Amino acid sequence: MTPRIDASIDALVAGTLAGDLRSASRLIRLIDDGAPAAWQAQKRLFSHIGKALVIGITGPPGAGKSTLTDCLIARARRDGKSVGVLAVDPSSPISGGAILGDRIRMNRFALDDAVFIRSLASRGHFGGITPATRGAIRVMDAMGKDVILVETVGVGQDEVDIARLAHTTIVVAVPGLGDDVQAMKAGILEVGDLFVVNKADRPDADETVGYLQNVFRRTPAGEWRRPVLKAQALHHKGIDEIWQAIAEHAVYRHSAAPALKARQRANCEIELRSFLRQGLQQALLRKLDAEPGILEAVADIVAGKSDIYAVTDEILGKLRFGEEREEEARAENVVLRPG
Ligand SMILES: Nc1nc2c(ncn2[C@@H]2O[C@H](COP(=O)(O)OP(=O)(O)OP(=O)(O)O)[C@@H](O)[C@H]2O)c(=O)[nH]1
Ligand SMILES: [Mg+2]
Repeated sequence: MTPRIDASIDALVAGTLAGDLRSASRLIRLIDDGAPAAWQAQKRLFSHIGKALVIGITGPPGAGKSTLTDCLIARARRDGKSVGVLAVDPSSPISGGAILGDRIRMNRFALDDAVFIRSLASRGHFGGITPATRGAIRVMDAMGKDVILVETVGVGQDEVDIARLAHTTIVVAVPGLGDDVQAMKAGILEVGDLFVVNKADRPDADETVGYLQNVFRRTPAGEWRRPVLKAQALHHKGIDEIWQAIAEHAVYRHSAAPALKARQRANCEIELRSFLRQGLQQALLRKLDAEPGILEAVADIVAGKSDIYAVTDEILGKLRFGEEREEEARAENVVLRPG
């Protein structure tokens, strides 16, 4: 690494630790781009994190996640807490329409230095919402934000990922026992630590609350019984109750140490493996890109002098990869051999 890049990483790290918005924004963008400098910066930040409370907010499109997030920012500010907000959009790029709408909605905090709002496209360089999102959460943590709110639409794998990142995951539902709540049964019910039936100004809210409460009725003693709360985020109603439930969940988390440790270990293993896979992939691809014999090999194959399978094995062999492939083939042979 050149001294110049090194110095600018130092500046990014120092700026982020000092809570500087521009440094933090730049770093989050570098992380999202998968820049090598971002890795170095994160490495230096790692010993400074772990103080923030991370709250995930997920649920179907249009359920009121952003409106609720806005209310929770205000609630946290009332307690004098600084807040980081990450809006993770699973589909659109960074300047996507939905996120812009969210930004405008949260505009009332634009002049509040203690509130830092960023959006991330979830499909970054490495796919999946986790690596860049976790990186951005850590940046906000390193900035000294007390509370970090992460909003993501609950579709597919995303809500599972967000539950892995957050200390407390809020699932936002809306009244009506239609397909939404039925579909929620599949994955989202397990990931939620607390459920909010938003838009309770609409009919059927109590019915939906009852339905969800029934799902959690048989929670064994000593385990966390997921609260189901009504809210009207648009009218700032029910927010104190949600804030209170978040505090109660924090108490539970601290008491449920063994279960928590197991969850931590599982999450850590997933992240470590994904980092290692990523690093290995990059290292091997760099090796392959630097492989000099490829054009020659192509000429030989086209001229009929060698076959593409042999050449592939030969090049992979040079990259110290061939043996495993042969092993694999041998194993397959055993299976395929007749009789
Ligand atoms: N009636 C009613 N409408 C609400 C309430 N909370 C939010 N809304 C409205 O619901 C619509 C969607 O709200 P958002 O906060 O953007 O929902 P979201 O879940 O963030 O939406 P996506 O990010 O697009 O998935 C907006 O028009 C809100 O004004 C509520 O308590 N009652
Ligand atoms: Mg939203």
